[in-house]
Amino acid sequence: MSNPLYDALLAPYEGRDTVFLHLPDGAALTHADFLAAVNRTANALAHLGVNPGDRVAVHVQKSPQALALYAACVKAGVVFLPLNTAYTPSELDYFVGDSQAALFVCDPAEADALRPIASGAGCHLHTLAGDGSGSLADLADGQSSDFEVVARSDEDIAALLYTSGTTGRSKGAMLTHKNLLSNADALVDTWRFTDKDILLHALPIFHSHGLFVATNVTLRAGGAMIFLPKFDIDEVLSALPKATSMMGVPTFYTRLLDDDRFTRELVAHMRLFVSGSAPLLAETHERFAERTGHRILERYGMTETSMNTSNPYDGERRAGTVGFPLPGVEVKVCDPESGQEMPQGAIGVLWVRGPNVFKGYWQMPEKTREELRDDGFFITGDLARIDEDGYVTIVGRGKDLIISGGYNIYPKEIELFLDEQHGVLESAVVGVPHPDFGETVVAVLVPEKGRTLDLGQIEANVKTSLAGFKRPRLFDVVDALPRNTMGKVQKNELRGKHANAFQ
Ligand code: MCA
Ligand code: AMP
Repeated sequence: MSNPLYDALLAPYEGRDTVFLHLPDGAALTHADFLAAVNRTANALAHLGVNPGDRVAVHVQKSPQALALYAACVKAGVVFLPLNTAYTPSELDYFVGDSQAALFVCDPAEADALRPIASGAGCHLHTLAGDGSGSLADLADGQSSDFEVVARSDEDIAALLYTSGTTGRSKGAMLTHKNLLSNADALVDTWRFTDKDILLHALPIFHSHGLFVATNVTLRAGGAMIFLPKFDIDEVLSALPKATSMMGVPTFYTRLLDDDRFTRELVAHMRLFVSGSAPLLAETHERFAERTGHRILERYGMTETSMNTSNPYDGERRAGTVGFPLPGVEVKVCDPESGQEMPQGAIGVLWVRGPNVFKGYWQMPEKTREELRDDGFFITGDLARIDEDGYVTIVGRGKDLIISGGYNIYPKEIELFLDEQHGVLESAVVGVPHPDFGETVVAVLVPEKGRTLDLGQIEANVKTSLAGFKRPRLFDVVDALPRNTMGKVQKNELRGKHANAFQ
């Protein structure tokens, strides 16, 4: 009976007392203990009638038990659907309904608020808190710690990760066993992870970066993780001496550089720092090298593809670039209009093909056809250039997207929300440079003729409906949006106007 992800990432540890997770209280969780928790959780899923192929939507704090729930889904052949802890009930309603989840797991503190969503979608609701307690944990506690692995094929879906769409509607990217395993293999190989590695893990586990890149790579290599609930500068500084490697978004690295306690001596023993999810400024790369002697290894990926390119482990880690295609991954730069491959050195849209490329968007065949071609190439929407040495540089985005602290924000979603607010005629949302988050959100509002906007009320409405990281940090009320002769809003002009608002 085969289950590609289970066989590669978890089965090798059956009965092994090696440490998998170092926890903030000093405790350590062994692989064997983790696998016992995985089995009990898988039995709890079966007990609830969650069948192979069903979706389990998960909106919980980071914890070893939450990670065991992911692994239990893999073992039980169930599709894992992690959700950003910042999402509000109205955002969650869409994901649970659209995915037709069989089970929705949330924090006990939000169970009352979220019960109507589960009832509306006709699914079970169970709870799991950051300390590992909750009704799912209670159910799992009474279960056997043996569970027969459910057979899966390479093409079966292991996870459904929603990414916001440029039209405002989120799309569920279907990631198969082959997608995730091939990427873990490519990264272990490229970044030289081994069973000696102790990865400092301060990322959230509801996104590809913290879940698949960090966790799957560690499991594939046989290493351990220092598993912190979030990026807290004090916790990270005190954990670094015990780590061999760290993965983070650029905000992690700028925050470290802003702290005098982050010294060359503190990280002299470290093997590797990896950055991704958002552009790492060349200046940050250089400052980091000067302070520590380490060159951050920058890589590039997407939810739909996991990782595509990486700077080399041994060769030159070139600041401002995202390196070369990973083993088995092909990239090309194409003309945005014609789709023709462009000459070497030209800027165009980056296309990607390989075993890492997802199966398509959940129940959106047309969207899938628009972005995933019959020949297997996925159109990333990122603008890139490949230099004569083969290094890929992401020079911009063909898609209207803001990346704040590694979280993607689609202006369209916020504009649709703002347009509905009392007295708003129309709106435009843009990203502007921010020293901590890289970019942040600015909303430009046009009131209906003769009306004065109640910005306090609008801000309050944003707070109850949209996740906090999407909140505009600045509102600008204008008489009219700048438009070109075709009537298209000139977002560049708005970005220029507010470029220094946070600098
Ligand atoms: C939190 N806040 C933010 C962000 N995070 N605002 C803008 N952008 C953010 N990223 C807001 C909260 O809403 C809150 O606002 C206030 O900041 C404090 O919240 P807190 O949680 O304490 O913030 P923090 O701990 O400082 O978090 C910042 C962070 C975190 C550490 C940078 O956002 C983070 O861990 N980001 C990593 C994201 C990530 O893993 N991305 C991978 C995506 P208020 O005060 O108003 O309440 S996967 C991907 O992109 C692809 C596949 C790839 O290539 O990896
Ligand atoms: P997500 O939808 O969260 O998977 O975000 C994927 C997007 O993040 C990509 O399409 C890029 O725009 C951006 N991204 C990820 N890594 C990098 C990087 N190293 N440099 C620039 N952009 C990046």
